[in-house]
Amino acid sequence: MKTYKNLIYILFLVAIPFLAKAQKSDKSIATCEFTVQGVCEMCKERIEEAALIKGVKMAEWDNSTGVFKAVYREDKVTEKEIHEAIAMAGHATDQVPADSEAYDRLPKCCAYNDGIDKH
Ligand SMILES: [Cu+2]
Repeated sequence: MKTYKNLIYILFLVAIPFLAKAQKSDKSIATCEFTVQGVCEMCKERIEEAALIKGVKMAEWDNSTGVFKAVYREDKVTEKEIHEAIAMAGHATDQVPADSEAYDRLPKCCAYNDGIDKH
């Protein structure tokens, strides 16, 4: 019986760092929301794929509203870096203008600056 109690005690001691670590990583999870320009489902795929850089856990863009949402690890990536990754794929965000070469490479149907309606 005594051995059993000791075992519980040891397991508890071993678990403490793990619990502390789990709590710490929970705290570093952040969400952000901003607008990204684009028009269609192809844009959606491109934007979400571009946003999934290291530290980004979830990225979602709504092509009817232009609202982009992400869940990311604050200790691994910043919101600004997510903006930049999307802009580098040719899509302007409300803080970072699109990389013009990447914009020029977009398919015609995705050229949101050239009067293309959302579709
Ligand atoms: Cu598109």
